[in-house]
Amino acid sequence: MRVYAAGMSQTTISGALFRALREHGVREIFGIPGDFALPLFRALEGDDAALPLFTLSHEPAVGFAADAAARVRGGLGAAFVTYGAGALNMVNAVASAYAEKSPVVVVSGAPGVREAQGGLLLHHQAKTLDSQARIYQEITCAQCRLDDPVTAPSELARVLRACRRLSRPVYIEVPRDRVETPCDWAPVLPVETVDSEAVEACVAEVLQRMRTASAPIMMVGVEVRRFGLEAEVAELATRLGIPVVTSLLGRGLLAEAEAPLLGAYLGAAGVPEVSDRVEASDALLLLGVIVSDTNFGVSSKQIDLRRSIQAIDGQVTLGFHTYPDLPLEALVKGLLKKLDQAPLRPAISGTKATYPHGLVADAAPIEPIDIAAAVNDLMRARGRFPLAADMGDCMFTAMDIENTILVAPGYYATMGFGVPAGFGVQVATGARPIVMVGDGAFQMTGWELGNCRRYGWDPIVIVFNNLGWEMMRAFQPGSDFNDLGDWRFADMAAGLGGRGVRVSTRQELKAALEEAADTRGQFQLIEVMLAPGALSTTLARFVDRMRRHSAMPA
Ligand code: S1T
Ligand code: MG
Repeated sequence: MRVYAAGMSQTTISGALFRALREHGVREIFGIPGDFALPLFRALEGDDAALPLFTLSHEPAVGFAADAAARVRGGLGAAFVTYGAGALNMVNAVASAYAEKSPVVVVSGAPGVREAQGGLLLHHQAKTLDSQARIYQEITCAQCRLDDPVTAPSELARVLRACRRLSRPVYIEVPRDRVETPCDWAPVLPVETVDSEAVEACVAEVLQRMRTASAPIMMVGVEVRRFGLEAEVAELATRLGIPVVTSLLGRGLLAEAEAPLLGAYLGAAGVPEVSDRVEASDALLLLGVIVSDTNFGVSSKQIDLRRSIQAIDGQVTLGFHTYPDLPLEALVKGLLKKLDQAPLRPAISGTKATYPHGLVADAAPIEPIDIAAAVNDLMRARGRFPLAADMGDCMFTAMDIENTILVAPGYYATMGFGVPAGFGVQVATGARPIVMVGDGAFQMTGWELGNCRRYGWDPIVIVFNNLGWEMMRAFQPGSDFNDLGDWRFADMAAGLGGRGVRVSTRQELKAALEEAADTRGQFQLIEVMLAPGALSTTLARFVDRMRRHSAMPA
């Protein structure tokens, strides 16, 4: 127990911060300390009801792990770093979270208020002492500096509410000499109420469109999970009696729900039956979908967005007009209420997507689709695993895996996400994840696996080793600069505290995966040597399409 001498104050700035994080749904912290953040980390360790702290090796991984934890939990993630070298090292991960609407609270230590006034240049300072805060303004939706105990509680409340409401990262800077400054607890502010008449009007209009359309279809995207609406959306599809697809970034949504799910929409890169249904629809209901080139698989032109209904970013747009201040949740709940007594159409059934199964365990070389089949077989036999995928052909291969919880940088497309995201998934869900990662991406953050031993994490990590940046080679054939050579990743596993095995045939793959699943308590690294030039079906279609549509070399 701490005793606070200063008259009225109930806690300290750091105490208010930690409790506010908990009250806003943060359940753990990923971080790396530094001298500007030491007082903050010490206070965290000494806090009575401390959030667990997981330290990693390099700040990009801290950002990715916090992002993944936020994604799978549907709550806030937290990343604690030091000023300058720490926070600036995490910019790419936070930019990715911003783009993909993952609510990560970035907490950075900072020079003390007194030393900042000293006139000397301080270490870790880039241009000015504000440079870092200004850089973070660009990739977060709200910011504050907790330098004043009088305003700190309200500033915390404002910033954390924005994080929840907008589902984007926020930035909190804590000067190191203010960590123990007495202050009051921060309130939890209510999220604003919506205009019920606007909701009613919007619901009526959406239903009218759905009623008169001949081929309505629903596409669900990231916001559905970010705002915890999966069950509601599945029920809505049933009551509307329309089929559902996910976006690429929304892949993994509705994994646990009963919904007429056709698969993921990837435009020209996707399964033609799914693409045709979406592109031919005369009433496409986009719920929480970020409309982008990757989401829409190089063929956004194919869809006439004027005929769609888009609910995202707190507003609903139908054709040429928009209902502002109408969050997704209000629309979904409004629609459900209206359809409570009388569903619009009978529920659809029997439209489930099909995925490769029954890997032939022979001596043939391994192609990406074999990995999908092997994982599907494993999940049929032993139940689902949550997946974390990196950028690269592993992510496209994930599209051939049974619908299960998936975190992947499907829109911003940064490499390095997979391994640390697996940690976030394991911490947040308690379930053992399968991580799928290319050799190039593994070179970026694979080393983080060395942290598993301390925390008892035991992901199954499948490295897609094609000895290069294969996606780049597919786009730019004949390029030597995409060769990476043979790193023999499996040999490194033991030193990092895990178990590694290298496989080159389908029978070895099957055996390795089963053994990995049987062995708990240590990370299991399966280095899959891919047949030269082999691509997943999705990436092959994607490359083909890109070639035909752009100036890409053939
Ligand atoms: N740097 C970072 C941080 N993210 C990126 N997405 C890129 C560079 C560009 C890039 C890709 S895909 C790719 C690069 C370099 C190659 C990935 O190599 P690997 O992990 O081995 O996977 P695979 O061999 O399956 O391609 C994206 C498209 O922009
Ligand atoms: Mg590769």
